Amino acid sequence: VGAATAVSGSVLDGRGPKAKGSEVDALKRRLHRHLRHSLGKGPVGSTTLDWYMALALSTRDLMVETWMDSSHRAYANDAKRVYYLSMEFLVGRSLTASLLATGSLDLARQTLTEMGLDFDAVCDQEPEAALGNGGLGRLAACLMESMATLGIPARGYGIYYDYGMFSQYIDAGQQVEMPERWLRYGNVWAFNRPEVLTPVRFYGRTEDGLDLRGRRVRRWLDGEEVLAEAHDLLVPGHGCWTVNAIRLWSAQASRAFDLRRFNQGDYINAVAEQSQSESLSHVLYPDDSTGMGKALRLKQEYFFVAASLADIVRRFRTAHDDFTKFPQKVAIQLNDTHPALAVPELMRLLMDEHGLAWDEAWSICHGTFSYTNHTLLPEALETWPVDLIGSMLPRHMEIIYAINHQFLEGVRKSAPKPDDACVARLSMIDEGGERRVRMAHLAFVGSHRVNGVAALHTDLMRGGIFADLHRTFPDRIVNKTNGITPRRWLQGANRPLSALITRHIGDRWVANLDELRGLVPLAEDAAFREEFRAVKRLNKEALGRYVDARLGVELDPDTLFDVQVKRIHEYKRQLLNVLHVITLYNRIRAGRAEDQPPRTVLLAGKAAPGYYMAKLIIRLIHDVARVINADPLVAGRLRLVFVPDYNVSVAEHIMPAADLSEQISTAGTEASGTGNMKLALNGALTIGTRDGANVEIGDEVGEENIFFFGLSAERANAMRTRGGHDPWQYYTGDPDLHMVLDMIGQGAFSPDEPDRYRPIVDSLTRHGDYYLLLADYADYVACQERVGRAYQDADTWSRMAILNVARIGRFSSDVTVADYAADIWHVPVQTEPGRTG
Ligand code: NBG
Repeated sequence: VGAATAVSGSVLDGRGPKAKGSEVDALKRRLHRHLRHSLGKGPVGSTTLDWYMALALSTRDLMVETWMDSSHRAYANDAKRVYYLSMEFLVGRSLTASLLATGSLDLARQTLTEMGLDFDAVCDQEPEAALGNGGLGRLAACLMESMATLGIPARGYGIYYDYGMFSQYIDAGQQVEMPERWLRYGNVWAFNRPEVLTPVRFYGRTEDGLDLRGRRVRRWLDGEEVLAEAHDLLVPGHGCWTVNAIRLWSAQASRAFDLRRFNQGDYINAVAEQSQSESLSHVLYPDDSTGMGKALRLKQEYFFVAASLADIVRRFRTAHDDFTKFPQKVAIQLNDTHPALAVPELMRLLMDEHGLAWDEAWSICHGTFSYTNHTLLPEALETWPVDLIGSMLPRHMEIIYAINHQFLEGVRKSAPKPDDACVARLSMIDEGGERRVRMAHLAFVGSHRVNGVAALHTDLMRGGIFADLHRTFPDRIVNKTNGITPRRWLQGANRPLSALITRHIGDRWVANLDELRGLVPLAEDAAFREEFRAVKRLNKEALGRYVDARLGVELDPDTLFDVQVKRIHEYKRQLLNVLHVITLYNRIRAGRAEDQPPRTVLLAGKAAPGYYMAKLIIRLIHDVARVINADPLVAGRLRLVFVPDYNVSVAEHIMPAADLSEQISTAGTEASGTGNMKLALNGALTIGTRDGANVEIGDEVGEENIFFFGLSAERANAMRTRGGHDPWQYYTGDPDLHMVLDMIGQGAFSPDEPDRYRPIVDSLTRHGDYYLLLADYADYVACQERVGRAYQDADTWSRMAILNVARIGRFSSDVTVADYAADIWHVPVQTEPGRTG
């Protein structure tokens, strides 16, 4: 209480200065106008949803002019544009972000409150734009926001899924997936462009022919056609100086094709076929880190690639008669290999449709494309059967063969002459078993730059899966460490902390996150530390209210909030976290944790619907929580809570309230991680392995302000490949671990079905413990003890947390984007109108 009263109310709730009466009146008028003219409603009988729509439309109005100006400016200057091709854009909600960008958040809150409306409830009406699985999709959204902030003329391209990521329900401790119709009430933030229809062809055959000028060309004929309809999602940059768009395509049946069937009297089948082609954009594949190998997925990939490239080429042609300047005016970033078909597609357009020769077309492709790799997990690397591509995209298969042929010819002529095994590894075609196209090879060879997403990840690319390609093109692989947008992840999600920071060092950090360095001296200021703790406590209370309202579970804000939120995957090792929770449980019961503070362990995340182990881990978390949370012997000392349906909005509630950030993947498996950055930015300390961007976070915040444990990537790899890991030895040699595994394996948490978790225990003890949980267990538990002791000293802890916030600035996605712009895209960046950096 003492701490809380030390800070004035208006700082704590993050509300800004009171808006002028005239502005409030003007906004009221706009809201009423939209209610009436856009929604056809009067104030009487209007719902909270109506007011959400009215506010969203009013806010959108503020962005449209800038959007038009931004694209007009790019046209007029014939500026180079950046196109970000991604199967996923995990945008989340847009209202608060747009209000922030246009500088009208406080005004809106005040106006709605004066109108007797609950501002937060109104914002809560917005459905999630969950057009992505996790890190890869969320990164795309952060990068788009930063591109707009830095004034880069950019456009995202992706798919307008009817069903984005599923909603996760928990039924008797188990995940149930439910479809989420996020477009049920339309989407205020997207402008539909029914007039922008781009035909996309599938199947059919190829033949030699002559073009209009009598030149020999390859033609792709027959097959079926699907139309791509554009939906433009607005992306305002900070301050709304630039507004860009993400153009998302939905599938429409091709009318020309249907008509023939209608005329033949085959009405029913024609309509059925129509819904079949439209099903192309129905649903996002909910698999994170696995290549699914479903034909529909390949179709989706080509669908959005073909529509996007047609659009890009069309836009380029409005200003240019030939293609010589294409790479000077167009940069295309391939977000993972999902859009890798863009390489043969651009070759096809240039050669077959525009008559360019191979060499010319190839050098254009090469100058235009760049590719980001997001994972080294072998099961996640995309390959497609040659037969499948050959039948669905016959012309592309020919082009891929030709690219591969040229490439391998060049390799064979180079010195030192590679042996056959090396050539086989370099080939775009995997000949072992069913012949498959290696999409990463295609993307790599077709790009002038290939980037990893953290320094360690980039090193592992060079030395591991891309080692042969790296030797062939030693300058091609570069590092671009991921980042997050401070607007959404601090300014928007954590109003109290934003307000506190701004009161002390001004608000320049919003556009230049390195300004947070100004907080470094304040770590030594006892009064500031107290304010900082008061803010954290307030956020923990707020999360407590949120969790209570959703789950009916009370959180005690006086406990250490220990948070692991991310997709559920074996390599991320949520199971290791659970092993620690049970260890702590046993120790508390045995009176062996007297120096440890009370803890609330929060987990959240979705499992891919077909991922048996991940789903079993979710169930285990629930079973363990049931036992622990009901045990009076640990009451008030330990609590385990699973927050269902983790998504961007849930993350915005959790990040500000965390004390401890769990980043505990097996070293060498997490390409970067971005939740690690969000949590540190919100003042959580990290317990983590030296994996992904954790390593660089440690470099920035200082070894003394982060809790590292466990095997290095190098040792982990050596242990696995040289058979140096003997799980049994850890199991028999460590009494704590022994007890925990026996409890899980013998049904202590599942008395109704004692064998329920046998598969989990077996995976660790009998089947090799692939992710090395047992090897890292003891060090992890010891590290957690250090964390607990550090937390007991509030001053030490807050000093460390403040230094984390102060030194995390380089993980702003503005920094990441500026680096892409300079090194890969070669476009200028600009922070304010007229000021070029
Ligand atoms: C994920 C990695 C994360 C990384 C994000 C963004 C995929 C395929 N990869 O570690 O697992 O932070 O990409 O780069 O989603």
